[in-house]
Amino acid sequence: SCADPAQPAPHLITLPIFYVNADPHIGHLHTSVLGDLAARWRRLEGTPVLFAGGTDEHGQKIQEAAARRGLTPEAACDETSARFRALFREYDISVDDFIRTTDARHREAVSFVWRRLLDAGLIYKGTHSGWYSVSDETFVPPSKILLTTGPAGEELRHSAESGHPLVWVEEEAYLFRLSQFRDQLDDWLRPFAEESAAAGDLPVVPHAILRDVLLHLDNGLKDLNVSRSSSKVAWGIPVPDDPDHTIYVWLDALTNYLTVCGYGDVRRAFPPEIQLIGKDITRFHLVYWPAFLLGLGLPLPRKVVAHPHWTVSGRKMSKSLGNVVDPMAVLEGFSSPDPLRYFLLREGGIYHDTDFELERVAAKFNGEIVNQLGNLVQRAISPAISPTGQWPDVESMLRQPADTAGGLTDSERAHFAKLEALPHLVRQSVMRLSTVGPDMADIVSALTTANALFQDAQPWALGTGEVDQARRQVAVAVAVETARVVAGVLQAFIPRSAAAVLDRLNVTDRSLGSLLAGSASGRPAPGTPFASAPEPIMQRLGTPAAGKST
Ligand code: ME8
Repeated sequence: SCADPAQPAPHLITLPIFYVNADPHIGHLHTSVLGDLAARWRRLEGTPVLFAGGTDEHGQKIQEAAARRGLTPEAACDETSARFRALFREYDISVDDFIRTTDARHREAVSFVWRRLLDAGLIYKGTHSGWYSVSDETFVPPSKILLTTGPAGEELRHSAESGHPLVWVEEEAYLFRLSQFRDQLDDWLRPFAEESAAAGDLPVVPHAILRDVLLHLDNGLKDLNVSRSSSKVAWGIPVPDDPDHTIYVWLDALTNYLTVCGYGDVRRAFPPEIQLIGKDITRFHLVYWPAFLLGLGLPLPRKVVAHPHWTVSGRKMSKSLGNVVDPMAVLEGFSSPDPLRYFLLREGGIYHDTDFELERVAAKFNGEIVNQLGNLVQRAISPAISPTGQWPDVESMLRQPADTAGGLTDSERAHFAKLEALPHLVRQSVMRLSTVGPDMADIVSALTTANALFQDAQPWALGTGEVDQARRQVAVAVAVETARVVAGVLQAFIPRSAAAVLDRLNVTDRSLGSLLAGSASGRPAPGTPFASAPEPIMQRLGTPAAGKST
């Protein structure tokens, strides 16, 4: 199935694989939508991609969650993994490969990785003890432990980073020689530490996360525990030839990025072009994962993008606080994935956590997309404004001298020039990925200007004389050309709404290559009819009550 030498290697874009101990929430969707944006953009440009995501199903946390529900781990995993698959389907998350760590191919990949590391002398047996966070599936060093006193005077220990409770673990275990890799990791990241390093080259974004990792490296690295005793953690992949031990769930989980490439011969798509993660799992992806890769003699990821979290009323979303926002309930209210996709991309934080407010989802989508894009097209192609119902001759309008009666105004000319640049601006932003939300202001600004120009031109008030007719055509041209370019780039953000606009404008060439090549390429020929349909292009959204239907 792997390498066809005639085909260019696909660009690998990965999502974190999600734990199946709880249902999906908008945080999971946020990462997924960012990855989907990157994947869709590249596909629309004609670049082959392998976009992978899925579920992380082994380990103590999943084992205990299943037991609490009175289910076997297999049954619990099947059920919850299916919910993540449904999330991807309903929200148009276009993964090419949905990987489950319980897949046979993945178990093989992990065993293969283990043997390779063992053969290289990078795994050894010892004993390990320490305070373990089951929720985070990690040992917590003494410096990161929060010590408090419980109601009965007992000592309580929590992870200072995540707040999760800790349990004492002392067992025979295998260790990975992580300490050996400190300098190599430092050599990889240090050159980018300067604020002045070109943003496009950074292997880790944002910069603040990169500096955190370097600080962590400054403190030195201890060898990493990579197995748990099977008597405590049976739900996992056994250590090859030593079934008393279960492979540590993070070594198991991180290997998923190799499984999706066909682990034996990863030349197909490796290394990843973009790996998306939340800020909570940076150490695993920027220290452990690259160290494993170095140990395996494989190249390091080109870019890891870490994003901050969504909070609710200032607090982290969590099952125990009961403040989790369910994207499936939100979908029922809006009957389209696009409003939430749009909101998460537009408002998601870059440097700081952002509070999620459901009312703002509809307000944002109505204000920026339904009113400014949907309605503009609706008005411009209506029989009252566009009696012929056809694409105007934008090209010849642009060629007319500036002072021609009925021709383009200076502001209209300036707007067309901006439209020409827009796909390039959006492209840069999507490649960077870390500042997408604020950068989307360029898209909104094009819409705002087009609406203002349409309003100024007052095409509905123009008469039937030659000059007035020409002016009316110009007003239509500004509106439909703006909508074509904006919907063209928005295909990667809100695919359904963008397609609805392009359908109505009868745009058949939807590749971003054409949009990037210049304004004229991809534009329907003058005289191409607009499509008519009884229903409006987009409906104004009501605000769903607490994620329930309106
Ligand atoms: O950590 N806001 O899985 P997980 C934004 N299985 N994003 C959030 C979020 C929030 N409030 N909460 C979670 C795991 N996320 C491991 C990963 S990868 C080899 C293994 C997102 O189910 C964010 O991307 O706890 C975060 O990194 C991920 O969900 C954690 O999902």
